[in-house]
Amino acid sequence: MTEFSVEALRKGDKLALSRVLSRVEADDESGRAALDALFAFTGKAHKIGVTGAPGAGKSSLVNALAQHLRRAYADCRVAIIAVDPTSPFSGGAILGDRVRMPDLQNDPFVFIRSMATRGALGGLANTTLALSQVFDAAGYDYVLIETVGAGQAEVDIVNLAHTTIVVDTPGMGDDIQAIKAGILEIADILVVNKADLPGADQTFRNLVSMIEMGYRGASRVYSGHHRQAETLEAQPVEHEGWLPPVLKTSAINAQGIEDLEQAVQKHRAYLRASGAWHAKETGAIRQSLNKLVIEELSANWKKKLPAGLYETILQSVIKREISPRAAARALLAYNSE
Ligand SMILES: Nc1nc2c(ncn2[C@@H]2O[C@H](COP(=O)(O)OP(=O)(O)OP(=O)(O)O)[C@@H](O)[C@H]2O)c(=O)[nH]1
Ligand SMILES: [Mg+2]
Repeated sequence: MTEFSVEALRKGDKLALSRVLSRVEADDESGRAALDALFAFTGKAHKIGVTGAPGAGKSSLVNALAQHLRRAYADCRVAIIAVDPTSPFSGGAILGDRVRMPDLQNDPFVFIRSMATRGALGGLANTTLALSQVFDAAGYDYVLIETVGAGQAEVDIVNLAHTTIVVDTPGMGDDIQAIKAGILEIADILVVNKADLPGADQTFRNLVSMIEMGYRGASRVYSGHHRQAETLEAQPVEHEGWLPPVLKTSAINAQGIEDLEQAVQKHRAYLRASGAWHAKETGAIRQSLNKLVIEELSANWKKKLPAGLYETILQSVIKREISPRAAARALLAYNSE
């Protein structure tokens, strides 16, 4: 088969897991073969996104949540993916994560993976998805994904999670910024971390009222919306029936973590009961299937295209001799031969 052993991976061999993760991140032949072979074993892990502003305490919270899960459920396996956005804010975040997670590093049922690059898979979200699939197949029950909530790439990552935890902190204007970034809309659970600092109650109250307002607005928008089964577009998952709870935590003091874990489990139960879990899964698979079909088509087409033709036609469009649509038709004509 491939140069790695599915059995070793599924038995919890960390070295085997580590090797597969590297191959998959590099998106080389063996990485692709591994993903193909492992796919049948995926679909069980609970993917939990943790996002928020730089320094909000995401790593600390992920650390505390992972420790809590390990204590609460003796047999559970927890994977952590720390996505470094390579932003100037969080330089050194990866080293920081290592330093702050010593207990987890020695736990045989915990695996921490930092992603320092955008990867070969065409974007952080694709790489994150592929790595979570490996963890899922390797029997990890929870995949915690830490990402800075700063841009589209991060929103894409969050979309692949079943449960999204948005981390806010006390301080004037933070909540306003959260709205601006559209980050409240993606939250399944809101956390005011650093609740040991002054102003936590104020931030908490602001978030509660904003969530309530937003939720009523969202219900109005979503009501009467029907899905079309045959569309190729990814389907939005409706939030109807779930009011995101707002919780206070102090990650460095391990306070509020049990309530957070309970909220995560509640959200999972809600996803299962409402069919949203299945809908998310279907949407994700539909999206990746579409992407692969388009990639394959485009690669085949490029192979058949005579050298230089693309540039020639492009120049004709630039000179307004033909329209972009006519140009596309002319280029695609080479696909049928
Ligand atoms: N007072 C207080 N400080 C905290 C708490 N949680 C985290 N911190 C501190 O906040 C700083 C940032 O924590 P991190 O966990 O690295 O935050 P982060 O969101 O992962 O940061 P980046 O990954 O760099 O965006 C550290 O100095 C933590 O010790 C908390 O609950 N209370
Ligand atoms: Mg961090």
